[in-house]
Amino acid sequence: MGPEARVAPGPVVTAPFGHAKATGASRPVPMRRLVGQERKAAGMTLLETIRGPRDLDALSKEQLDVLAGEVRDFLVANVAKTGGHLGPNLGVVELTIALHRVFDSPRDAIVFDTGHQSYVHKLLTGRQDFSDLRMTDGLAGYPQRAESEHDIVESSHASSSLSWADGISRAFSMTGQRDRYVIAVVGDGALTGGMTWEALNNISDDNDRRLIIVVNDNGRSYAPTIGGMARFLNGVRTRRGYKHLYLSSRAVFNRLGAPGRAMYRGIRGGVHGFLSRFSNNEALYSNLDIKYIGPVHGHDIAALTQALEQAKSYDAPVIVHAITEKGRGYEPARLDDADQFHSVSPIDPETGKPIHKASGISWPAVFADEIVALAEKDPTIVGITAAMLRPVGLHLFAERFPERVIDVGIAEQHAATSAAGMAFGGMHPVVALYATFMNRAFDQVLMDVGLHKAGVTFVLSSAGVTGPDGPSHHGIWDLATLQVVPGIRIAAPRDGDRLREELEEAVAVKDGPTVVRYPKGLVPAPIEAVRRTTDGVDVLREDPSRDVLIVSVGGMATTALDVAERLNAQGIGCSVVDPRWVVPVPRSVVELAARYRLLVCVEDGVRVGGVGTRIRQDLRESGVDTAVTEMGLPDEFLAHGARADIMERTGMTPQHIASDVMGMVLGSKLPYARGVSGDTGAQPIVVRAKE
Ligand SMILES: Cc1ncc(C[n+]2csc(CCOP(=O)(O)OP(=O)(O)O)c2C)c(N)n1
Repeated sequence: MGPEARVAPGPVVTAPFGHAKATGASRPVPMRRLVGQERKAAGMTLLETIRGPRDLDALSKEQLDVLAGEVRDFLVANVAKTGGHLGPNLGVVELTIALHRVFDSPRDAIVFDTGHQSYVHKLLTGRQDFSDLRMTDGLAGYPQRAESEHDIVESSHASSSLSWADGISRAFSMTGQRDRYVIAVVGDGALTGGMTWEALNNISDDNDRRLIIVVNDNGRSYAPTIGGMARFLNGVRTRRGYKHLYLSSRAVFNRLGAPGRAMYRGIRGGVHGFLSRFSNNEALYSNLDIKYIGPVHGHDIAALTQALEQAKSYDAPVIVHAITEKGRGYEPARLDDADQFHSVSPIDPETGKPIHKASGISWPAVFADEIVALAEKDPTIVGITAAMLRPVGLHLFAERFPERVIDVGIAEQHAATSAAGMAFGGMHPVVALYATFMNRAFDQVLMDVGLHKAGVTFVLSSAGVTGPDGPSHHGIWDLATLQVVPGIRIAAPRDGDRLREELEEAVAVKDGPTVVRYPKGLVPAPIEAVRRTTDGVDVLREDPSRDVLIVSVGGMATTALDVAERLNAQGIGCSVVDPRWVVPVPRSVVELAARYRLLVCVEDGVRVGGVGTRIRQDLRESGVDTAVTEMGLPDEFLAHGARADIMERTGMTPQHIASDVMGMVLGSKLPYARGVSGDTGAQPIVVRAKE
């Protein structure tokens, strides 16, 4: 159902559909905004004349509608080339125009929740070159402070905007800047995250500030948003049901517990205001904790402007509930059932079809297949997703056993603790998340799953460097953070076959948390082992000269083997092992290490506290004095860009690693390979001449 069917009739603005004409993103934007005839004579679109938000002020209603159409054309033409978050941005064109008309950014702070829907904001704040969107040194796909003073929050982990807005507005009050507004733009999906509930509870406690929460309600996260909160919003959307909703909402939120009641207090104003509007009640919004305006047609700039102006006129927190449509104005997106083009790779703009066909099988596809096979055998296995059913590969499981896959919303913390509860009740939950979002649930994994020795398996996809989504989307912290959970076991498969195997081993563990983590992209061809030790470590390459032992973590196996070849070509004997289960460190890794002069751990996580560090500690504890070096990612926030560029920049290519290791072996670089002691079996390093 489109927004027209769901909100009160009003001037409906249907953006002109079209996407053939690129708007010349790379053309220099003129210094002064050209108007009327001048612009037409210069052959420029309206959009090209917008250098900053204040250029919107002079535009008429008709011109704003034309601008909205141009923005859509621009988005489709440009994002089709680079890939990116097309659907969400098509859905906020009018909303963003209205926001920048009514508020005075950057004086007023506009915080985009998650930030994937900030492309229109970028276009209106002087950034109209999208040719290198999400590429190395190009325009970021999320707000970025270094790019613009209009960008405030970069984190891109959902549901934080209300807390940011709460903090900023408090600070504005405390520093005598009470005339500045703070606006949080939050999706209905992000509203399922616990942080928003905590923030609402807190915001409603102090009503003396200029804080506006704009709910961008398109009814979807990737897939339709789930849960009581979503049903609640849906009820507000369907006007005819609002009276019943008003009466039942208290009960609904009471059922949701204390945060639900807090939320109810917040939303109650909304429903009350909504009712009042219909009953022409003069005592609008009296006795409310948080005021509410809506629902507003999210593609009607005039209606949105009116609602935002009204919100602005209160000196207190207000919710503006805008009904929008994801993928608005672009049929291939609108009609895409899976996620309405939430995020696309480069597409043909005419058809919406991907330009590049995948030339292999992705990691989540292997998982998707294997988890169904395991679930067929073991009826206790249940899948849990935090609003990312398809991206994490639980969709086939959900199709096969709909009642055994649970979408908890964007609620990783809840997912982990709920899983602990399910394990207590006799199930074996498999919680599938992107590695970066696991960060959210650390305490729950530690205290609820770990402490209670709950048999829960976390399957982390997009581990390691991911690339275009930037700093907050790299999955590089899981190995360092999760390994401190007592009793946890972490597997890192190197290929599809190992993913199947390690997943099966993981769900067989019933007395504590297990983690299976793998990278983004396609699985490599199977990498067979020369042999497997009795404790399950795969030896991938065994050199008779025991100079260097590479411990390869998961998807880094191809790199590790390449490094070994390079070292070998330089006359350095190098063996490679894949522990498969990297935490705890298998005993045979320690035993093998004792026979080598230098151990190199190659991992796609931060090297601070990573697997290499863990191995180093275990070697020390066992009295093994083999020199160790950790080849992992630096403890930095890595900028967006192509994965290959990031690996190059961080020295994680075979060439860089091999040359570093050479330096260590030759003693020119720390750590030096240790000397040979009599009883270790290690051989003196003799750098042999290349044959
Ligand atoms: C903590 C966290 N978990 C998961 C995600 C992945 N994610 C990105 S956008 C999104 C859906 C957001 O839905 P909504 O807020 O309604 O915005 P829309 O895309 O519909 O405009 C999800 C699940 C995330 N960014 N952060």
